Amino acid sequence: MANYNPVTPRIVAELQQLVGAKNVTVDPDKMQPYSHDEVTDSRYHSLPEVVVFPETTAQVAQVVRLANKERVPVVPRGAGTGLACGAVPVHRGIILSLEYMNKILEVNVESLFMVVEPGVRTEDVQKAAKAAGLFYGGDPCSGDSCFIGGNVATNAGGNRAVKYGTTRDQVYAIEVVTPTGDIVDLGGRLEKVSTGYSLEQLIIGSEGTLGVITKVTLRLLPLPLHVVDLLAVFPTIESAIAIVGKIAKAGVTPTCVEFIDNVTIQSIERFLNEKLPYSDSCHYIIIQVEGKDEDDLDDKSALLDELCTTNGARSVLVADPQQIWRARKAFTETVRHESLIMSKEDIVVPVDQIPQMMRDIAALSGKYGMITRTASHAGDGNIHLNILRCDMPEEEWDHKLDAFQHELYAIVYRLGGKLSGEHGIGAKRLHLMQEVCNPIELGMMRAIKKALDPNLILNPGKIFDVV
Ligand code: 2HG
Ligand code: ZN
Repeated sequence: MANYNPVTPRIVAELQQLVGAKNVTVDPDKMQPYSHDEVTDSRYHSLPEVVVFPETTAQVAQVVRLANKERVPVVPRGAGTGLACGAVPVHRGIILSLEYMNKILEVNVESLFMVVEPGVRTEDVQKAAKAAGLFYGGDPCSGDSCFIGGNVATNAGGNRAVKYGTTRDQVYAIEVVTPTGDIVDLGGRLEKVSTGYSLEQLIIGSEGTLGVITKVTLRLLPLPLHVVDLLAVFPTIESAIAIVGKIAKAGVTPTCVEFIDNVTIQSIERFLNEKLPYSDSCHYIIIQVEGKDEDDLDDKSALLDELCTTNGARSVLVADPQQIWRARKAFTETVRHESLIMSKEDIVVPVDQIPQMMRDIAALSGKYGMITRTASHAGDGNIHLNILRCDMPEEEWDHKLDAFQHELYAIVYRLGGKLSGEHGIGAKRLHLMQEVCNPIELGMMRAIKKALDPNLILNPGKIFDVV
């Protein structure tokens, strides 16, 4: 672990010179929101020593260069909607907030791409694409609040990954400030490339530990005009989950296949104060599918209806898209409403292992007497298991959670899965990462980190410790 220097008044004055006095704050009240992300347990919060708000790539580079020279940690931050403490300044130092770099620089209709600064809200990327008659494939559930830069830094997944992949699949190129303060363009607007290491893909998903993303060129697609959301309701978790693999083989290439368990549905219903279909006892599978025209859409819907019905669905309905996605996207807030403290597991397993994983989760929850809620991007094997503390005493919670997680991840890895499907490791899962990740793989990651960030100033204390 590196030894870091404090942010002295002299360093603050230099930062003010670099980005302008109005774009620097050391006021504890103003810095408080930058001490945490969406993780509510205050044991994971940490106040920075200074927050800076650069407006240009050149300013970002100068701030990072200064931090590197002074051996001060610098933590890049988007909207702070993360769920793994990836943007929390665990070693204090400088928060580099990218919220003022929020311009859409180009929407190119002719060649289907968009160039954006990192602080553009993801929903605004989607809207700008749509306004131009095009489509942006990424769709994280926090799209109305998260930033595209954070999506790239964490390789955000979301609902449409089944068809469109995760954020890395939407990115042509990035402009990056390296941990030593150089500016580099990585990737390109190319459909194929075999020219050395794919460094843009290395930076994407590195959670701000290898570079600060200052510009992104995104791939756009033709706007799907014929889309339907189906809601298939099942009497048992087993039958609901079993359909996922069958849909994958049905030849309809769904955009989304989401699962929500019945207890969670009832809880969402209470939170939204809204009646949801078949909420008395059914588990939900939400399937979104696109068609080239209405006939194609009807054919696909009929096929999915038959598939679900013959495999135990109590009913298959054409869902009201507003209602069903409002319900799905209310998952995080609903759980927070039930229990301020919770552990968000972001398990990912091969799709064919989800039935087994769900059985194991049920068994473990019973064994430890834990209250759990699940929503899942089932179509890509990503299970959001929320374990709720409710009124359990802190010591008991820590103890039980630790034991639960150890058993859980032993199973996940045995099934060929990984620690996180889309939320990332951040500071929150670092200890688990060091336990479950293959030591040789971890060694390779550490070697890359040391090579690119020799003074370990960029977002330290994340993903793994560098020893
Ligand atoms: C979702 O898919 C988000 O709703 C958040 O990734 C999941 O709160 C969670 O665990
Ligand atoms: Zn998710």
